[in-house]
Amino acid sequence: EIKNFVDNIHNEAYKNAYSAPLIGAESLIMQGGREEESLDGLWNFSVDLYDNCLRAKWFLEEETNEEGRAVPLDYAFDDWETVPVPGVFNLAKPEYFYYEGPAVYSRRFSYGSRGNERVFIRFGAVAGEARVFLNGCFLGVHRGGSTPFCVEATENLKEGADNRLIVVADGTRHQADVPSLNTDWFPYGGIYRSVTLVRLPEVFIQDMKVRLSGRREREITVEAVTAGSISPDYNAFFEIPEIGVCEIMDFGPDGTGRLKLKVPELELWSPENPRLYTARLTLYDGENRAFDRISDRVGFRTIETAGRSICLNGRPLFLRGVCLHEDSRDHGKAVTKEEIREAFRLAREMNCNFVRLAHYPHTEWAARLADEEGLLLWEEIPVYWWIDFGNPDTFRQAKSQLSEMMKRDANRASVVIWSVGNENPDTDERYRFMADLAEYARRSDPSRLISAACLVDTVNLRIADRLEAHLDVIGLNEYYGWYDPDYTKLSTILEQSAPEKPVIISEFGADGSFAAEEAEAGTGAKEKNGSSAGRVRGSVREQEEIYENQIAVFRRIPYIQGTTPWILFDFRTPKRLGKYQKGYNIKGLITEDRSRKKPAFYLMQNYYEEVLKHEC
Ligand code: GCB
Repeated sequence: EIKNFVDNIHNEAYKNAYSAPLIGAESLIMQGGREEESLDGLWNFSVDLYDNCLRAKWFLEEETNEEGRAVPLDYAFDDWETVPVPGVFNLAKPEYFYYEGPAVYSRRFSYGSRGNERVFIRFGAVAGEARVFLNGCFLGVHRGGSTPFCVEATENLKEGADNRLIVVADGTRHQADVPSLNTDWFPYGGIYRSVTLVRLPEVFIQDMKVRLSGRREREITVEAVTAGSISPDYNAFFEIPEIGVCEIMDFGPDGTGRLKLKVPELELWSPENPRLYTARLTLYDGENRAFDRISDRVGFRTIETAGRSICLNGRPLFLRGVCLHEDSRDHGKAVTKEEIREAFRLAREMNCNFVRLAHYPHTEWAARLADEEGLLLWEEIPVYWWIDFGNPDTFRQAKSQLSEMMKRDANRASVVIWSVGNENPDTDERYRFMADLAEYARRSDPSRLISAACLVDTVNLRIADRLEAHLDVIGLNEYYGWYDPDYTKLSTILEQSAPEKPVIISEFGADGSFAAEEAEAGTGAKEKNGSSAGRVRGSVREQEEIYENQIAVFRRIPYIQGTTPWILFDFRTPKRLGKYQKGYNIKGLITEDRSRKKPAFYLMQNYYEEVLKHEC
């Protein structure tokens, strides 16, 4: 007993009590236009360096323990300072900026039962690991800081104003996690997407997926899942009210339903015509009373490859893209809808039809807005650089993030590519790990393409990643001109390769600093000798020159079917501490405050205009 006690207090053993249930994709309840009560706003907050909320069970709010001894009150939830949810705590106070460990969020809220109902709390995302406690009870733990999850609160709610919700958000990095210890972005922490309370009937629709399964005949497939036991006298109707579609949908005893129907009047979704329809599913009881309804705005399109082409609705198109991180100077990862709209507006100004959301699932609003605006998207999970590929737990984490992302965005026409990772060295363990992920994604979703951002073989100068066999589109990251100054290698690689699939240059670029440019002008280096001797590395001119050379190569390679330069905006990262970087990756085409476009922005704009003209 003494050993257990000592272990619990002093070692990591106390965490065993909070490692199950592990909340995964099966917890997710589609939002679907149901009324939700917001739990956003100011929450009480404290960093908790030694994890005492878990070790000393603060969440019980007890004054005496089981043995009747007084419990010291080392916490004061309601007196703590407040921080906004959604929000990253790193930007709340300068002293939190680099904090990564456990932090405790707490708030009270009112609840009044409306009779027979099940109640869930939905978290849009909590960085790292999130442990949720309601009124002293542990509800579960979620890992994977970029995807949503739901916990059931029905049994633990109290009538009235005195419900206490506590979230221990722990952003500590671990080698076995996805991502692992080392990334090139800022490890923001906290509850940085919205939290809501969702009330549902005893039997409810948990999920509804709608997709175009046959383009010519305009056939759509609807798949739905209900929770709770569905009685044989229940009815379900699927509707697209705008065009008068209304069909009965049958559900099996396992709660799943599937419907295929032809809708000849359906207009296809495309960047030129981002047409969305309301798709609605309603459950009726034996007395024909509607008791649950879910609806979504969905677009219908197909995306396929044909040889080395990518075809949207049967027509080849070039993906005129750009990469984007989820980061803003003022809100970090908790980007606002306005900031996403602004990013999309600037991408369109550059003549983009495509955005690569790197390197983890961004807020669901990104895909919703892209649906409305007609932008195509690449979505990705943070299987980034080296991760612990031989570790089954690491694989489970990657797969659960992939399935949560796929489930969340299943109805988003804008999402055309699922990416299973970025720049991972081609070892046997990595090959098995990522091939399994790619095949899982393909089996689960026939309506999208699978890709990954791969590396080139820098020794034999070829595109030669074994993972290609499992991808529909080969993503290729290369930084010729920047990390390797020898451009001739890029031409050699692309000319020596004969991929049978479309290739997207998923990253290229270079630092681009205006300050470095001014320093360069000061030296007079260019005027003096007309060469790059004396050039200040990382200036916006050098960036522009690198883009010029890159584009010149792309023009000559017919199998390149898209490009996504790295990156739209400069972004925070703790690993870039150069003279002109100052904590930012400055490869953006626009500065981090979004106020200044760099010359390379205009080069890309012209290149894409040229591509567009050529397509016409
Ligand atoms: C890469 C990574 C990206 C980095 C970028 C860079 O290849 O995929 O996450 O930020 O290079 O700037 O080096």
